[in-house]
Amino acid sequence: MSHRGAFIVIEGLDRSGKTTQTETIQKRIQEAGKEVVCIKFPDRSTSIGKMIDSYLRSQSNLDDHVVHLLFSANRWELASTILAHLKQGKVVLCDRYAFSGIAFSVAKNLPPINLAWARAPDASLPSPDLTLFLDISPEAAQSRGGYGEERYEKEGMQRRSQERISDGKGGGKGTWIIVDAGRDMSAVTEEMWVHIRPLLDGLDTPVGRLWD
Ligand code: NYM
Repeated sequence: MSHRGAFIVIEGLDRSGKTTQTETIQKRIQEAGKEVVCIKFPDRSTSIGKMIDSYLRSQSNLDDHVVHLLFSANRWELASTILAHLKQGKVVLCDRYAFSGIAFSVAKNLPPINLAWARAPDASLPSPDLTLFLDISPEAAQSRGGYGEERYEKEGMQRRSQERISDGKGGGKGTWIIVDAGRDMSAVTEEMWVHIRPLLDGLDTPVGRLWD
């Protein structure tokens, strides 16, 4: 039976080093002779992504429930693409996924969004085989040059989302690894690589579904 590729998600707060690590890991996977496709959520290039982008940049206002559903719909837009790449044996490396979706929505102050409600729209999406959560304190993240100008890039919101980001991890059969992202970049890369390398030859199990 031919092996499918592995679906690997990198999660973390803003400024946790996610995007830089995703780029470094992408190069390493290529150097190992494997095909890798990088995906980032939100994908701001689609029509739904453009609505999300405008909201995040405070150019439009949306009800918290609506924007939550848009983030999820943005993942659904790419679900079949992710499955197709995996079927072709490629590694799919994804910068943020449903765990960010839940964490940031549930972390909003008022009115509180119910966790079960927040998880529901992502149910049945492809489930990552491995999620690496880059763990960094909101203070350490902020000291890396401060947060940007977008919505949610405030210390309180980051702290509350940090507390909620593992709310989705109980779902799916994939592995959830917490990596201390407060260390220097290369130490973080090395630890991530230890978990990624065994997956590069592919898997012969079917792709799981959130939140089975
Ligand atoms: N975000 C991201 C959500 O609120 N829900 C989601 O489902 C996802 C994927 O978007 N502050 C938030 C987290 C970030 C913001 O992400 C923009 P990025 O990685 O900075 O483009």
